Amino acid sequence: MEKAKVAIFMGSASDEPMISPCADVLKKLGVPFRFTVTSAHRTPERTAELVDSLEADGCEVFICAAGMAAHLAGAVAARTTKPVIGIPVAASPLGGMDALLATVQMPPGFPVATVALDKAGAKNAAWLAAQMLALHDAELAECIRAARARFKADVAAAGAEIEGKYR
Ligand code: RP5
Repeated sequence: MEKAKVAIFMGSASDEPMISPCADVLKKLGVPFRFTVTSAHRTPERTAELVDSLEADGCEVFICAAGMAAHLAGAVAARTTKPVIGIPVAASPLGGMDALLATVQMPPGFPVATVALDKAGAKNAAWLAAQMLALHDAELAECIRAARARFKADVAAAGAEIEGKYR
C-alpha cells in the first residue's frame, strides 16, 4: 500500500457521512491518504501515536474533523509542525457554532486552517491539502488545474441549460 501523504482524522465514526466527501476528492486526485477515527478526548494516546507514526512515514498534511468541543485539530496541531486543516462538524443543538469556534480559535503559533462546516468543508479540506502537496508535485498541480477547468465548463453548461429553459 502506498504511504499516506494526507491523514484524515474524525473524532467519531458518527462524523463519517459528513467527512467521506473529503476522502472521495483525494481519491479522485490520486492522493494517497489514511482515513480513520481518533478522538482528542476519548483516545488522546491513539491520536498522538497516529500523528507520530504517520509523520514518520511521510504524511505531509493532517485533516481533522470533529463536532461539539472540537479539540482534535488543535491537539494534532500541538503535536506536529505539518499543516493542519480543521473541519468543524455540526453535531450538537448548537448547529456547529461550538465546533467552528473550537476549531478556528487557535492560539498564535499553532494554526489550524479552518474550512467550512460539514460536507462543503470536507471537500475543501481535500482541495486545500492537495494544493499544499501540489507546491512540490507538478503532476498533481496539473490535475487541480484540469479539475478547475471542468468546474468552469460545468458552470457555463448550467448557464446555457437555464437560459434554454427560460427563453
Ligand atoms: C465529537 O463529538 C465527534 O467528532 C462527534 O462529532 C461528536 C459526537 O460523537 P459521538 O458521541 O457520536 O461519538 O468528538
